[in-house]
Amino acid sequence: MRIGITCYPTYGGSGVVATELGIELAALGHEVHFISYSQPFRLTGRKEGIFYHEVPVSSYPLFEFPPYDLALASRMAEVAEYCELDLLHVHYAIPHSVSALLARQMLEARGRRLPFVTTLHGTDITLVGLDRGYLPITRFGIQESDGVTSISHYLKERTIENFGVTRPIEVIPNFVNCDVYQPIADEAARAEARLRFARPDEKLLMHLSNFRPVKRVTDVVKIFARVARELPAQLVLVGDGPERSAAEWLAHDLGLHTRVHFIGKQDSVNKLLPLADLLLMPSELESFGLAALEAMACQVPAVATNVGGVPELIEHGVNGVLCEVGDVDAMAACAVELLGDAARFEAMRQAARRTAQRSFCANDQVKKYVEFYEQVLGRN
Ligand code: GMT
Repeated sequence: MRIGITCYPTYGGSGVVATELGIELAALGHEVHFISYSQPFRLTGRKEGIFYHEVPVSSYPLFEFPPYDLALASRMAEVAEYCELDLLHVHYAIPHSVSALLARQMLEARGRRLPFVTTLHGTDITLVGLDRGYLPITRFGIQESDGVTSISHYLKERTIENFGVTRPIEVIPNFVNCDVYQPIADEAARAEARLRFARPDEKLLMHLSNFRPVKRVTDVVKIFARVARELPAQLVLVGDGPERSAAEWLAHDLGLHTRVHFIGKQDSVNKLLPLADLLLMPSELESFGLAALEAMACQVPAVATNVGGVPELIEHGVNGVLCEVGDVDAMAACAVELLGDAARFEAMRQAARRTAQRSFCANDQVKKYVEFYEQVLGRN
């Protein structure tokens, strides 16, 4: 198949999922064309069967807001025609589904069929799409899609509830490549790499996000402060975004700046995650929680919040920890208890990886996408 993929190419889970999906599809022999305003950040290096088409957005004095969605629609139609795409797959409903709808109509007028699949990821449904200014067009884009998928059951239910969408929504959970995200087998090599952040006797806690308010990054620092009172530990925060400065200030204010490391955006998080003992994900809301899944594949359990689609991934006390939003005391207490119980911790580490392998393995989920494309194309 020849598949066009559109996503937000910057730091964010939906862009990560779209990129990883494209890489997996290309590995299966499909031709994948990314269409976006910049190259997705995880799409590094030239890969067989993967092409990138930039969307140029011209600005004119008349345009206070350059119409990216129109430029995108135009480019989608153009790429689809020149590269003979079978279908488009857009990630995040706004504005991508509406641009795809326009591209489909443009090609229809030229006698060409271009169905499109929309994958719903999170705030497109739970936040931005609910804004009165965007709600009617978001609902229209979803309803008019040739196929709709959602990354969790929670998000599917929210979409039906919030938008009254009547077309079927297929749940295809997020996935991880367990060969790329895996524990470091060589314990000596792991110990050596870990020295970059922590002494051998110290526990290493990690956080990975786009530092948006919904991630509650200051809670990460607060949890760590409580843990660090009980045992020797270091905290590494991977990523960047609007809340970084508040979190940095808090770490300084609490006198923790020598033990809290903000290392910014990183290309190969699969090399960092296995160095951690625990991942902290105290988000206000997660429709899935991809960072937790990536950590779990590396045998790193997450201390997370019991929100949105997270319970579809984490079973409290089995493969991770779930607490209420904002309850930093409980999250810290659970982390300390777990880190102090070697047998329980080891069982949880194993269970975390097992969950990633059994229920969220890239091979299985990507197969579901391919079957879904076939269905949309009317081939089965
Ligand atoms: O909603 C966001 O904050 C951004 C969005 C994204 O595009 O990065 O994240 C959502 O999609 C991820 C990938 O499917 C999920 O793992 C995240 O849980 C989800 N975020 C939220 O629901 C807040």
